[in-house]
Amino acid sequence: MRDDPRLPTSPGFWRSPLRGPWFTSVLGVVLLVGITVLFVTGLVSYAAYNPDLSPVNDKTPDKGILGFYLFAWPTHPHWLYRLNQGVHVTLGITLVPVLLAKLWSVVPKLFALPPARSLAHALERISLVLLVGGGLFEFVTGVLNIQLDYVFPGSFYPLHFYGAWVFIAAFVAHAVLKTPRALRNLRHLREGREGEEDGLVSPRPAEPTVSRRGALWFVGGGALLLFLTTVGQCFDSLRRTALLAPHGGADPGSGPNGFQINKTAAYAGIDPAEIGPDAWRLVVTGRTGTVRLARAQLAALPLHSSALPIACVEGWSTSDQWWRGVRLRDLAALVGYDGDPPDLFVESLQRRGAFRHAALSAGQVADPRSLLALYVNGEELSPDHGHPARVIVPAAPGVLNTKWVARMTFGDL
Ligand SMILES: Nc1nc2c(c(=O)[nH]1)N[C@H]1C(S)=C(S)[C@@H](COP(=O)(O)O)O[C@H]1N2
Ligand SMILES: [Mo]
Repeated sequence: MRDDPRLPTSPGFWRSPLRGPWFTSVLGVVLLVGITVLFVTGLVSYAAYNPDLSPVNDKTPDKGILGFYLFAWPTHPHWLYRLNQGVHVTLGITLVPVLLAKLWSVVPKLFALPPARSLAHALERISLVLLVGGGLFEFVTGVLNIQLDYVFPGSFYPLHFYGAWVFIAAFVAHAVLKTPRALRNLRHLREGREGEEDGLVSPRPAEPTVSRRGALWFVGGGALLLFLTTVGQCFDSLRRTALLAPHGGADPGSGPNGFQINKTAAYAGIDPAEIGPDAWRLVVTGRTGTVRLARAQLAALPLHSSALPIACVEGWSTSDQWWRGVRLRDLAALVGYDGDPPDLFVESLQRRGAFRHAALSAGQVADPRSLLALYVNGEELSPDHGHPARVIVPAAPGVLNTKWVARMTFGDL
């Protein structure tokens, strides 16, 4: 079976002259750097939700020691989450061709016989299954979550989070085993020598139709194309170039409220009557009891402005918008917290959906740029952006910027 070139278990079955240590090593080194950045930005993104503050912020409550690294998410610089998530998603999409080319370059090894020559070899191959499976799983779940949003009803976060840990364990093992050889191979190349043979070079190569460099340009060109058609989703002025960004969502139109909309009021089940001036009251609770405020009473409190972006976990973000509203810490003072404000639990009018409530840390509440916004870019908030009032906090993920706020409860969580 090993020698029948009609079967993929035979080395002779694989005929591309491109396969070899050099091609695999170049792609491997690119992925070593790129995937490390993806992993770190992914963990950081989870920390940005402040999952330990409240169960409502935590999409993977059974994380156990995998949350060892969590830290209190800062409010400076105000574009922190925008940068982190822009890098995570844009880089993840850009690396897709590199990942596919890397897997293609080593596919003969998947079929190589015997399955294991020794215990060490068996362990290495098991780690490869986790590596390839885990890598594909992370890329597929990430892309599907962005593009199709709700194919994972409520469960994208745990899949992507636990998948990342399985994958990274295999990745570290693989990198420790292979990086020295990959770097040696690249050095040999510069010295004009062939890399070390590792069962990748075809024993009966077909005529080349493209050089190895040409193939690398092809992969790099594909990555560049994905980058250029994705990165625009992080900038208002480039948004039209983001051909690969999710489409079919609400059209934000133009004007002061003309920026990206995550979920419309209609989608969230917000009845126009309940956000009207007669029906809507903000209920604020704290140490000294409960205060109920109509929109006009809120608007008569001292108002402040901050220029802050909306930055979604899905990678898109807006440029800074001018929000105007009441400081969260001023609302805390209304209910008995004059000095240092405590944590805050925010609830929306929305009745269903994972993002209808969120917890903010005391540090986020204390920041003078954190607002319960009533206006944006000089105009009333539109219903789709959270009218009558929404939370906006510097450096925080979009999910903490609750829209259609109905109730705010101050107190240590
Ligand atoms: N009530 C409520 N608030 C919400 C959401 C939601 O689904 N319901 N989505 C959040 C998410 S995930 C993001 S990214 C931002 C988007 O705000 P925008 O639609 O004004 O751009 O709103 C946040 N606030
Ligand atoms: Mo979001």
